[in-house]
Amino acid sequence: MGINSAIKIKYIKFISACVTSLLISVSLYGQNDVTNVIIIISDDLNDSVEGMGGHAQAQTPNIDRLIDMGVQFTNAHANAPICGPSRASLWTGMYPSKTGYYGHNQQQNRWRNFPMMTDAITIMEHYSNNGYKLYGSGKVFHNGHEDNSVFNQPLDGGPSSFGPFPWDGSTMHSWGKPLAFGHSIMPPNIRDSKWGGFAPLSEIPTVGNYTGWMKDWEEPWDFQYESEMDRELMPDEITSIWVSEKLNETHDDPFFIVAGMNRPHTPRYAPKEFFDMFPLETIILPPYLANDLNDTPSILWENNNQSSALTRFLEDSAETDIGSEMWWKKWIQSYLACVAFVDHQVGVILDSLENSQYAENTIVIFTADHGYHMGEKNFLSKTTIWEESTRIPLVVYAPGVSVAGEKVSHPVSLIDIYPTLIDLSALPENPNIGGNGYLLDGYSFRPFLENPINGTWNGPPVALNHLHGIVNPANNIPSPIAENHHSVRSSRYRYTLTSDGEEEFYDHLNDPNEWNNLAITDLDDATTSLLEWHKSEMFDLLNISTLNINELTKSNEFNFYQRYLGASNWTTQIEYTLSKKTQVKIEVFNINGKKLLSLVNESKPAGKHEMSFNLSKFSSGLYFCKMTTPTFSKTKKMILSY
Ligand SMILES: [Ca+2]
Ligand SMILES: [Ca+2]
Repeated sequence: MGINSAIKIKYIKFISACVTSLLISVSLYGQNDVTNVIIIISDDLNDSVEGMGGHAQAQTPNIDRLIDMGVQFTNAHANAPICGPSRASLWTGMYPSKTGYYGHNQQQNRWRNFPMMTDAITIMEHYSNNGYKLYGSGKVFHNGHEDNSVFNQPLDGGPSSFGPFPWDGSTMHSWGKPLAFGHSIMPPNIRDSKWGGFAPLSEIPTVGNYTGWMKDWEEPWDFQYESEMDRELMPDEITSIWVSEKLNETHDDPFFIVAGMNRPHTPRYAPKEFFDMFPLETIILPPYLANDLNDTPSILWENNNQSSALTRFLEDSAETDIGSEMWWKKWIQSYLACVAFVDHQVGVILDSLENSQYAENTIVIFTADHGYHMGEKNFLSKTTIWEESTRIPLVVYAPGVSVAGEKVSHPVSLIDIYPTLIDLSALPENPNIGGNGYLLDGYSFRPFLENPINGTWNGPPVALNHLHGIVNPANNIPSPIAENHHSVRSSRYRYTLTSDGEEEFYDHLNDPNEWNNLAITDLDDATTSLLEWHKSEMFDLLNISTLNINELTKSNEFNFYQRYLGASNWTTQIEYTLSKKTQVKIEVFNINGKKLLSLVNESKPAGKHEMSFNLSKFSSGLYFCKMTTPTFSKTKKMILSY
């Protein structure tokens, strides 16, 4: 008899002995017994999951099944909106702001090359060190940057591949794999992009004289497709079937399985049946506000070549037979199809689990590495610090611990998964003890599993998100906190501070699409205090007392003078010089950070400017004057003494 059968019998006996005190028995079972773990992680999956309020037409009945079994977190976030840094942070349990691995060109760096992560004990290794058998399949780390040595079993499940791809039948990379092409049915400019394609597998591509799909994970390279019923399996299908086989085996040791789904990451090719679930004529476009970016810090988008992806896509597809709006609908359809495809794989795994001997003692987590824009703010991508990029599905089924079918609205993030699993599996708390000594940054959200509505935890009241800034760090060199953008999401608000000192503040109760940036408006005292509270929570999590934005900009673009004209003259004068025409904002704050005056907020021509303003209504004391442009921010002290 395997260890798990023994646990099951023990559990049944225990329950029958304590029928009248079910709550106590449930909690004891969770604390005392060995549990297996399955983590299913999807790639680039936003909140388009049933019940999350993302795309209204999402169909995810199997994820919904898991929600019925466990607890759904409706305010869960990724810590970095791009694969490599997000997954490195998740598996090592350390924030990007601690390791310095944020993204940008760092996405190309091997995460193990960052000093803090070289010998960090990953969650897989921690389980392995404590007697668990590890299994992994599909995309677990960032493709090509895996550290598969963390598995004590070869990754013999599904490949970590985004294929199948279109191919010309012959061209190979120097490293021995076929070269992927774009799909021939796409609009002209997208046709050449191997990542830009989306279509059902039944749309067999033609490149040059070659017609057929290519799989880039094993020879022969041709991906056989005769019909929906007669074709090879895609990587995610191989993974879900492989996990099912693992669940059908008898294990002598507890197991830890990661099932990494490659979809809905691009290119979005999937079996036709999933496209057919979403007829084009029924597709609803996402909420969209033209010029939504106008009130946002320009540093968040002006250097991001994805920031006009929607407008470029619509232009590129305008001349096609069906027109641009229908192409946008096809884009949405492909995303929903790939989400449904991933959901189907979740169903395959859940079916096997329910029919296995491990149904009662296996923790199941479903999540994603970050979200994705579907056209909002003109992005058709990830790598932003807004809700569409940071928000992720997170469902946790912990037998004997989680309350079935409940929702948690308290903010949590991927950083909390490692400490939560340590808590649920009763593993030693600090995996890096005896090693590099670094503490994990997250907190166990077990209290929310046990009490979704009124649970309280030791973690923060906000979830911390990062976005890489515009400075390209050298290879494998940690990027400093001040050169990146940071954001916190509370139950109701999102506060963001950019590397050049610009701010955003969104009220999700009244503005769920983050259309109206309150930080650039005149705030009442209560809202100002709220903004400042979010900022201080952010600084706590960044582990800094103050972020010296003013030291960041070594620009000679400005000369900023200020004169006090004496006790008899209550006029203050500011002079500044602009090297080019730009937007300028000048504001006055008191020592508590409350904004008292907004002096200028308009585009100014190049050249020298001076302005005077009267502070007679303010009492003597210390004030601050802040000047901001899209690329510059500086704050000066002003002492008023009358
Ligand atoms: Ca991803
Ligand atoms: Ca806006």
